[in-house]
Amino acid sequence: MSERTLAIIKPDAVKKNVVGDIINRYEQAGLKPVAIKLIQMSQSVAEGFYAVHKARPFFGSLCSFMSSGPAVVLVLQGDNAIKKNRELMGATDPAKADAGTIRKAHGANIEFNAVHGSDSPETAQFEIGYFFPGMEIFS
Ligand code: IDP
Ligand code: MG
Repeated sequence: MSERTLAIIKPDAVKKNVVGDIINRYEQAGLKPVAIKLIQMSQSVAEGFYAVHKARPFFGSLCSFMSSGPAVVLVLQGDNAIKKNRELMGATDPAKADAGTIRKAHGANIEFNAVHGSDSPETAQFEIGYFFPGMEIFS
């Protein structure tokens, strides 16, 4: 079933000049970008995006990282897009990520791990709406 997921190419990956490599991986896997933009989040925008993690010890550091430079936010569309993107990304900790995954290739550690992907249909709906009004999404 075709669905949509929210992906972010995080500031660490933008700095490393691997935006093109990561988007190529999405496209090769059948995940089509239907919305895309380069943005720099403020601390409060990052805090709103990651509100579900606000009690975690890494929350402040995570939000500083996510607002430290420009990031690419995308809506990806395709069959089983949410699960497929999580598979492409690999485990949260790049050291534990499978060979061939984005985080294995480009993540530095459990925090600076190159990419974000929605983890369920409910979070995808919230996350897509957080960054994109409907008129900026194409299909
Ligand atoms: P996910 O990105 O694989 O879904 P989450 O548990 O939702 O992982 O965590 C969100 C983000 O918070 C991670 O991608 C990573 O950047 C950061 N993070 C997760 N766990 C830790 C940690 O233990 N220390 C520091 N940062 C973390
Ligand atoms: Mg998550």
